Amino acid sequence: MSSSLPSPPPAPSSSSKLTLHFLDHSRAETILWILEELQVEYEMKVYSRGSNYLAPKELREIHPLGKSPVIVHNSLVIAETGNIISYLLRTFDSHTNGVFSPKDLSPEMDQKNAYYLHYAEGSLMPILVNKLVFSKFPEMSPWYARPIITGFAAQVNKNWLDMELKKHLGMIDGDLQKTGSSSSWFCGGEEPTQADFVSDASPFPPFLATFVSLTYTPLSLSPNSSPR
Ligand SMILES: N[C@@H](CCC(=O)N[C@@H](CS)C(=O)NCC(=O)O)C(=O)O
Repeated sequence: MSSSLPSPPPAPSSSSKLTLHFLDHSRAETILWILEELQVEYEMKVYSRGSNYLAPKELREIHPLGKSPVIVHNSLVIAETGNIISYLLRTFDSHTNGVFSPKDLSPEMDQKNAYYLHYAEGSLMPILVNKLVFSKFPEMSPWYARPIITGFAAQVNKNWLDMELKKHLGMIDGDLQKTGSSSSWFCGGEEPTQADFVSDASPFPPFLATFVSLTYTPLSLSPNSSPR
């Protein structure tokens, strides 16, 4: 019987072509992070937002909604941040020995990992988008209505959105604390899982601050996988 170690899984094929359509200041930053972690070769096409903060119409040639992130892997068009994250993990995590998709999670951690993938866009993001929209109300309103609209937007923010957000951040902080001091990730391991990748899409600064304080070192940022 041979005592040699099993050979590592093959690296993602160089013939497989992956393109990340990257809009500035967008959730596409999260996809960049996971692509680097997975050491996948990719190309990046960068788009700039217009003065209205919307994506340029060229993105609609990739996907009917014209949003970012969207990736094209070979000829497959894959949209929605959570969907892209789970696709990339399913397709490429074996190359990094599955460290970002641990199979030995307790039922509680496994559920937390699944929950946050859906929660980020389904529950947290609507609050953040509402905050953004209401913050734009005053500057978008005609001058004669501005004082009333400004007051209304402030009330919605204070009495609804900020109270909701406080509840959400309490839950997130509680979940991160439950993993104890040995890990800064949602599922308590040494590497991030999909719950962490998708949560980095959150633009809310206090939440991001949690990540900034991490002492985490990416697995590898190999020159071969740098964006071209
Ligand atoms: N639910 C989608 C949201 C995609 C989305 O709204 N992306 C924003 C950037 S983070 C965008 O493309 N905005 C420009 C626009 O709507 O024109 C996802 O998770 O990917």
